[in-house]
Amino acid sequence: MGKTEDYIYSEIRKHGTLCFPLIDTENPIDAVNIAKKVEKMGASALLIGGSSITDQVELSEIIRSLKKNVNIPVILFPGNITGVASQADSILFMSLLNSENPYFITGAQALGALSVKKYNIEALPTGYIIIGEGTTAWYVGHAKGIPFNKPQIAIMYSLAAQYMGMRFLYLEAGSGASQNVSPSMISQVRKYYDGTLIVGGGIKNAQIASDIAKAGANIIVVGTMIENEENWEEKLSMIIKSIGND
Ligand code: 1GP
Repeated sequence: MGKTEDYIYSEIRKHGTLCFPLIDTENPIDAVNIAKKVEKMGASALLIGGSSITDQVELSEIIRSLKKNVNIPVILFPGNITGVASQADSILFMSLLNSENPYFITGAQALGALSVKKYNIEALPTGYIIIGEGTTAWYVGHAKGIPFNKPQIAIMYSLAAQYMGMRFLYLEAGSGASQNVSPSMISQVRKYYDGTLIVGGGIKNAQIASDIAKAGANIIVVGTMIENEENWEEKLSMIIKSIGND
C-alpha cells in the first residue's frame, strides 16, 4: 500500500469523514491561494481534475506550485487521459463502472497506465459510479446514470467494485449537480461496500455535508461551491467542522 493510501486511512481514523476540495486548475494563482486556505481549514488532500483539462504541461506546472505551497497530498481526479500529469502524489485510478462506452471503463485506463508508472504516481484503485443524469460527467462519460431513487442498483455496482478489488468507491452526482447523492442511498451502499467511500456532486453546505458524513461517507468532495460562492471560505470551514469527529 502506498503513502497516500496509508495517510488517508490514518486521517479517517483520526478525524472521521474527510473533505477533499476539488481545485479548479484554470487559474493557477487562484489554485495555490485556494490550496493554502483549504489546508489551513483542515482539508485532508486536494483533488485536481475535471472533464475539460487539455494541457498536461500546464497541469504539471500547477501541481508543482501546489506542492511547493502545501503539505497535504495532491491527488489527480482525471476525466480522461489528459488528466494524468507528473508531480502529483497519487491518482484516483478510476473505472466509470456504469458507462456504456468501454473507453471509460478500461480503454482510457490502459492508455494512461504507463504515464502513471513513468511519473511514479501512486494509483488508488477506484470504482466510479454516476448517479442521476444531465451533468457533464454523465454526458462525457456516456454513463447510464443510476436513478437517485434506486439504491439497489448502486449497491450492485458497489459490491461489484469491491469484488474486483477496488479499495475506493466514488458515488458521483456530477459537478454542480442540483441534487446530491441522498444520505439514504449512501447508507444503503455503506452496509455492503467495505472500502473507502467517496461522495461528491452538489455538496454546497454544512447540512448536506453532515448528512452525507453521517450516512457513512468517508470522504466528501466539494468543487463548485468553492468556485461560485463569495463566502466559500466560511462555508467550507463549516462543512469541514460538520463532518469530522474532532
Ligand atoms: C465533481 O464530485 C465533484 O466531480 C464535485 O462536485 O462541483 O458539485 O462540488 P461539485
